[in-house]
Amino acid sequence: MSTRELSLGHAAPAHVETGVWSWITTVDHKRIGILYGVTALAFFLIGGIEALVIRLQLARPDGHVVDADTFNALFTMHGTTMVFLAVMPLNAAFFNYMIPLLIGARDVAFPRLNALSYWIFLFGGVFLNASFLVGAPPNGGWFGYANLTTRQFSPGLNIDFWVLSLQVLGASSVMAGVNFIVTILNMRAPGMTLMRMPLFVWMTLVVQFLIVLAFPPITVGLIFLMFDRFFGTHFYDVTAGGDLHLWQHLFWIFGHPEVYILILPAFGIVSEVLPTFARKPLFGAPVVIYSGVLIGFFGFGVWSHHMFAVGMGPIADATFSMGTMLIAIPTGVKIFNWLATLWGGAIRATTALHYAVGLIAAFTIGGLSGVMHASPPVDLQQTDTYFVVAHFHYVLIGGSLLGLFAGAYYWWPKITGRLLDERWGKLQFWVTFVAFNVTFFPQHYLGAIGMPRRIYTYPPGRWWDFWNLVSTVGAFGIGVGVLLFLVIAGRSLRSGTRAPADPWDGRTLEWRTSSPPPVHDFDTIPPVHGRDTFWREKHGDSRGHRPAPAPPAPEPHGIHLPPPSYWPVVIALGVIVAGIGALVSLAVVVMGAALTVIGAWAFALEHHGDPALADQTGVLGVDSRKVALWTFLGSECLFFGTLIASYMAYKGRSVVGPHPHEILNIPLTTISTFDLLMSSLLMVLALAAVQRGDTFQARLWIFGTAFFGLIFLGFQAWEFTSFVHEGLTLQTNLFGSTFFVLTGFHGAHVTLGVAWLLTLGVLHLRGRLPARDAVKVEVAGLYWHFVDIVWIAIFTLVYLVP
Ligand code: HAS
Ligand code: CU
Repeated sequence: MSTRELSLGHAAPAHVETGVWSWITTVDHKRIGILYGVTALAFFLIGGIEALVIRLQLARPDGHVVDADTFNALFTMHGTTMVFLAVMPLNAAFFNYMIPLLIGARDVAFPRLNALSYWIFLFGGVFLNASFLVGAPPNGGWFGYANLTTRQFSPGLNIDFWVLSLQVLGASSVMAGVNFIVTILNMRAPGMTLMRMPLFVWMTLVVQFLIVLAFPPITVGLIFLMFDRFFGTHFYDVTAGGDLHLWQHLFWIFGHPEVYILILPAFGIVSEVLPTFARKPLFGAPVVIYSGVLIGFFGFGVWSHHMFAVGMGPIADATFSMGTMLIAIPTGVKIFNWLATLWGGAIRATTALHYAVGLIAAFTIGGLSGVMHASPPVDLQQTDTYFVVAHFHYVLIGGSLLGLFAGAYYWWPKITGRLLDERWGKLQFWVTFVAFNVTFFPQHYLGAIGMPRRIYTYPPGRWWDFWNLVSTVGAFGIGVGVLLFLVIAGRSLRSGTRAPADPWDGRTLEWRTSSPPPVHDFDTIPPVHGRDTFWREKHGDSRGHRPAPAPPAPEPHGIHLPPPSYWPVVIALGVIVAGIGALVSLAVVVMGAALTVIGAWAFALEHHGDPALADQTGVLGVDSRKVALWTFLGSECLFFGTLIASYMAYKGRSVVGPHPHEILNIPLTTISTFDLLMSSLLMVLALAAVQRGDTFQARLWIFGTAFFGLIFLGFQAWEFTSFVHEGLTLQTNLFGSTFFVLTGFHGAHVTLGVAWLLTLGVLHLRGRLPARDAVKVEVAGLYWHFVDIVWIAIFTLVYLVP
């Protein structure tokens, strides 16, 4: 297959496929955005129904709607669903649809990878919910505290479903994260400097960095839990010397950045909506950008405010408390900038603006209660009560969800080409907003008078009855609000007024193309004159100067759009078959893994040799594949960093032998380390040879590198077997668990590197790796060097440090 080429001047290609197959194989960011949106909405409804059952059960004292076990499953699935299957993918829907349009690009950097992210997300979500069908829904809470979630205390498949699907969903998020970082950094239209990027693009960029860096720690935590459950390791086993804080740290190092992953897109949307409907530029836009970046930075340093009750000691408590309070500053900066944007503006009170202003009000309440439990003594009163439940619903519904609604009303005409009814929309806003406050405001009070969270029922006579009933009534009101939105949306799709390209007199590039946009987004890549570039083009800058109309940028090769592909679906299917296999039998795991590998191979080679893809240099002046690899390596650093840190933390805690000094063979490992270092040298030679087109040497060094990699793996296999003979396995003690998992995952990376090199070698043998494709070797080389450097760290810290 070669890339489809559109001739210039055609607003749309002659024929756009619309059948089901075209959606399954689509790689168009707009369609993938819609798929994310529709899927997330479906999960949102499921999560909402779970919430309503929870509220029904709690409406009266001594409730009998569900039993305690079901209640545990309901709040677990509600939380997990809302975070991972509703809010995150609803955000992703907007990233996908809007980011390329906002930066003046024709798609994301890697469209097929984008499709893969979606399908893995979909199957992961279905897999998680399939647990209901087999009667084993997860029931350990959305933060799944180990050791309560280990096999000993949670037998059955419930937690298995949770552990597996969270890893799958994490993989999807990280892939999308890398894709969007590269897209935003490298695919911007000429003239779209970083500081000219719309706020939604900026907040998306920060979120993707948070995703790429925060998911590895929880992935490691989940891997440990999976090994404990499936292979009898001791990561969360107190009797073997394990530390129960480990899971909490790994979870919350992810968990706190995650709350900003959930909120920052909403902040981005509000920062687009307010200026549009106040007809004023965003007040202090650079400050809003910097404060978003600061929130991202601080977000990584405050996780232990979720752990004040575990007894970390006064110094840790004080440090995390101050860090947490500091976060209120950049967040407050945003609130005041938004207010200043509205101040003196020519305000049009559209539904989208209602939602944006609603967010400012509701989120501020949620933020302030957050600052209250930033103080450890205060938190000890509030933790595990409904006060915390009130806090996080004010930030998540009052923040994320209201922001998403603002975005939905704002961008709906662009996406569907039809307007939403504004009068019904405002009614929908007021129903939702009032009902939300009725539901959650009383929960502050319930928490303050001592109602704990996660209790399935309560006795009468504690002053809890009335406000619980109020809260339940409010929850059904939110349900009505959501249904109303579905009705309004359905009516618009069927018979809504047609939307013009620019219905709101918009400020950013998406309004410069038709509603909905053509497949290729823009006929010519739009000129960028500054921040709010489209506004300047229409109305001139602050002094009324209008930029001279730029001549349309020449399109040297016509417009290339990647063709559809079914390999993303195949790979995602393979992943999920492997997941099912983990619950059923090893044979199924192998089948799933085989499907994934075949799919990945076909995927990698699908467009091989397409000249349009040989050069993917973007505005950074660097090939997108290189930017992607660097970003991915950032994520890998956190992954290995967490593994190594856990090894170090558990060092010397094993209650039985053998211990490291009795068993580690330093001379042998020095040789294998030397071998791996030499392989890096060969890799350098391989790249140079491919670049200068030296066929013989290129093959020699590519296969040579792979061979040295295999030798390293041979050493590792030998080492592992000799340890087993000396009585050290995964299950022996903490040292065995941490050692084998750390070095084993490194070995898996080497294996992947060898497979990658062999693929390149075979391509070269077939004469399909010319010098102009040298970047492929370069990217593989970067990965190879990285894996070697990680080994040096492991060798030093595990083998050499006594
Ligand atoms: Fe939070 C628990 C602290 C923001 C979500 N949070 C949660 C949980 C979730 C969540 C889901 O320190 C529960 C997890 C679980 O299942 O256990 N949170 C904060 C702080 C902020 C914050 C300080 N949270 C969020 C956002 C979320 C979110 C955003 C999702 C979208 N949160 C906590 C703490 C806990 C917690 C503890 C643990 C509680 C426990 O015991 O379990 C900040 O980012 C909020 C900043 C925003 C503002 C409002 C605007 C600022 C203005 C400036 C002036 C204000 C000042 C403060 C100077 C502060 C207007 C003055 C202070 C006064 C009190 C008046
Ligand atoms: Cu937090």
